[in-house]
Amino acid sequence: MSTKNLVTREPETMLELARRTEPPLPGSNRTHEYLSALEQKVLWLACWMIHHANHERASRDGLKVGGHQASCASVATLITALYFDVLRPGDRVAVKPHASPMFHAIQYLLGRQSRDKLERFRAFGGAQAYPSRTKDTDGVDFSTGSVGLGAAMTLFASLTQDLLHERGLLPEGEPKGRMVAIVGDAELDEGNIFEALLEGWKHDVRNVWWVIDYNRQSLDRVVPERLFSKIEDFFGAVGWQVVTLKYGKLLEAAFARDHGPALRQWIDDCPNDLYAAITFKGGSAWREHLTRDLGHLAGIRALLAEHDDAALARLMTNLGGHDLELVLEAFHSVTDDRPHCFIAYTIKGFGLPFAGHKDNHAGLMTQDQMATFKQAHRVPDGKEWDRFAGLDIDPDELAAFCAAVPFASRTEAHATPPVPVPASLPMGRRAARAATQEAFGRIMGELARDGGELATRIVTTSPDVTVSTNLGAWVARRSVFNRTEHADVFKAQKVASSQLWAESRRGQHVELGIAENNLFLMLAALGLAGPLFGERLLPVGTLYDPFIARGLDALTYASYQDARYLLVATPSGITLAPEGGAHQSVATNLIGIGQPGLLAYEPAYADELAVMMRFAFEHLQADDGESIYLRLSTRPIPQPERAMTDALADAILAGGYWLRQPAPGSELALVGSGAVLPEVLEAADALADDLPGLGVLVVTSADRLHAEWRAAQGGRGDGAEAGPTTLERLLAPLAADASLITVLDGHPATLAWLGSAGGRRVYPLGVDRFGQSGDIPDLYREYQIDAAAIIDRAARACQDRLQRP
Ligand SMILES: Cc1ncc(C[n+]2csc(CCOP(=O)(O)OP(=O)(O)O)c2C)c(N)n1
Ligand SMILES: [Mg+2]
Repeated sequence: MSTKNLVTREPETMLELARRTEPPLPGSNRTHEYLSALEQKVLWLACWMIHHANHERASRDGLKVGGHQASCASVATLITALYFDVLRPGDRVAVKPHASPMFHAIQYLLGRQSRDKLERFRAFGGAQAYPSRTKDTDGVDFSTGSVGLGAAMTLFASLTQDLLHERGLLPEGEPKGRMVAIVGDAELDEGNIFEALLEGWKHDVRNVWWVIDYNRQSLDRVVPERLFSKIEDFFGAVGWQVVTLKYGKLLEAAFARDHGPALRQWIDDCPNDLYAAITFKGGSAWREHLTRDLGHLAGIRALLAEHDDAALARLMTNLGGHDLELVLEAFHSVTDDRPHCFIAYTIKGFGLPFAGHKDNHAGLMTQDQMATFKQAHRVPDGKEWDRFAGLDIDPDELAAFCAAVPFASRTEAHATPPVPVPASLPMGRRAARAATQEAFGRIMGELARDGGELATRIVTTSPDVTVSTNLGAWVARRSVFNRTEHADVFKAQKVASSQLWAESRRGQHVELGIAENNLFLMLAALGLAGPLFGERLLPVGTLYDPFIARGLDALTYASYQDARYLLVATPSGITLAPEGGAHQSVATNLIGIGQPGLLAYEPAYADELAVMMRFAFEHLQADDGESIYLRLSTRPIPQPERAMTDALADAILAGGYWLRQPAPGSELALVGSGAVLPEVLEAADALADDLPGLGVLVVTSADRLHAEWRAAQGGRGDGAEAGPTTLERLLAPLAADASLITVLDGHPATLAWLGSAGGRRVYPLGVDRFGQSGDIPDLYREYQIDAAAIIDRAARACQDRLQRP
């Protein structure tokens, strides 16, 4: 249901609600006054920004623009306290997605955001709907949007900071930054939160603050009260300090009066939905309920008599998360680096006409409501974007205050210069037969042994598949990261093991439990070490290819914020034969093509992999680079005897090369990718008599070929000069109407589009059903990627050609 304009209420009541600034409490200094004023202004600007986007800007497409005024309002006090007082320059923040306008308003007040961007909130080129590292220009530390990920990301960023610190890469003597998340309470329904908390506990995570905007509302509803006590317990169980800000100082003062404890009990017992509904209804509803339930108590009768409806509403909604002084006290009383969870009770839509209404998530103030709101905030017409209009404090004073807040002196971190990458990577012993996964392990082992500066910047990580993805040799030399040193107990006990597993403060491998979300968040944090902490790391993550899907949203999240990492996914496909369908990936190649910011390669041979890995370490660091995804296999296959030339390396990186050059004008060609090359070559041999000069094209990156082809089309559409693409050049020797048989152990659509590049017919072979246990011959036959299937398609292609007009 669209909740746009769903609620109206009496303007007078609204005015009372909107006028929230309490007179400065005795003993409070000017800071409190400034912060109160700024809190109001931030809320005004955020609500106006959303209103402007929806009501003042002309719509060309009839779409509702949206924005979340209620979600902004509940976090006003917390976010003001943080940015204008508590945060230090080295702190990094993930702001809950729906408070994006609050973040942008704050940056505007701090002089880090332009008015133009605010006026174009949610419009092309304007401030983004949800804070975005890459699209916003006002210093977003962590993108948010997919709930749960931003919070968890801060935890992995803190681990990254620890890792840099232990390795002496951060300036001595400077305090570590706090990784702060401003979190919506419903975000804690996401399982990835708890996966992250467990991982954080294992790693003794420090310097993380999660500030939970506990408005007890999600998108659809008011959430039940019992849930959060469990969540609170969980934080405690994993070593977090939980600070609950339930009641503000007004309410605490009321509780201290005669029969005050009965009032506290009444609110404590009040179901969340009832509290929210009465909040929405306002002062008279509070009076009615309290009179009915507690009117027999003289102290309560006196309290009701002393408060008019507006004052009563203010009192009864005086929750901890809206009490600036309390919030500041709570933040400033943290003196250690333990992870802290602040559970701040708030009201969704606080100070807005739909405060507490269960449908307020997407609620927008109407024109009339905005007019009243504007009046309450004393913003003159035409001064809506003014930084300090309508406040009781001299604008110059406020500007000076803003300029002096600690956070304002922050400068963005810039990564140190690129880490040099050698011209080739050491491959170790060459074998006549090799699997790409095994080759990966060998290259990493060689890097660990003598990888120079490059190796010192590599950090590997894996969700409990370090050994089975062949990172063992790397870990044996570079050890597992742990702030507490730990020898390999099996070694100390002289128990034979091929895996050496020492844990060290300078370790270069982060061992994670089996949670792929955590892997991708760890990669995201390591991959942002440069922009976040000013020191570059080159993260390498390994996992089984099918389980990319398990962490796919976190992978997307990592790429969305342009974190750079090398993802090595292995084993892949039905080639994993006996392991069966649960472990056999089918659609990951399509993820490789479809995922922005991630360049996918699938090597067939070990020497291709070495070229790709070398390139990856360079490309991760390039300004216009991307992350790299390598899809590997455990199948040992005969290796071509060849020297790696520059031309071959270039072709491998560009997306493909002819393993067997086609005769000019060939009417058919075989195209293969990855572990199926032996079948392709077997079929080519079998067809050689009938089709002399039959070419075999190895596609090393369908993703790269596709991207280049698409880009070239765009370029040509713009009238720009563009030469033939790699794919067009590769296919040029073939007849214009040649047929292509494409084969891979993955989804056939990966290569099925190849014909479009030059109007050639494609016969795509690949896997589009779930796999099962078997051996490679059985499975390749069953799924039609064996030599016989290739030969069959070749014969069909030849027949089809004969029948063409
Ligand atoms: C992974 C994911 N699923 C669903 C959504 C859609 N969604 C946006 S906000 C929201 C509820 C948020 O509630 P809460 O975190 O409590 O935020 P607040 O109450 O402060 O708005 C949902 C389900 C989303 N953004 N991300
Ligand atoms: Mg909520």
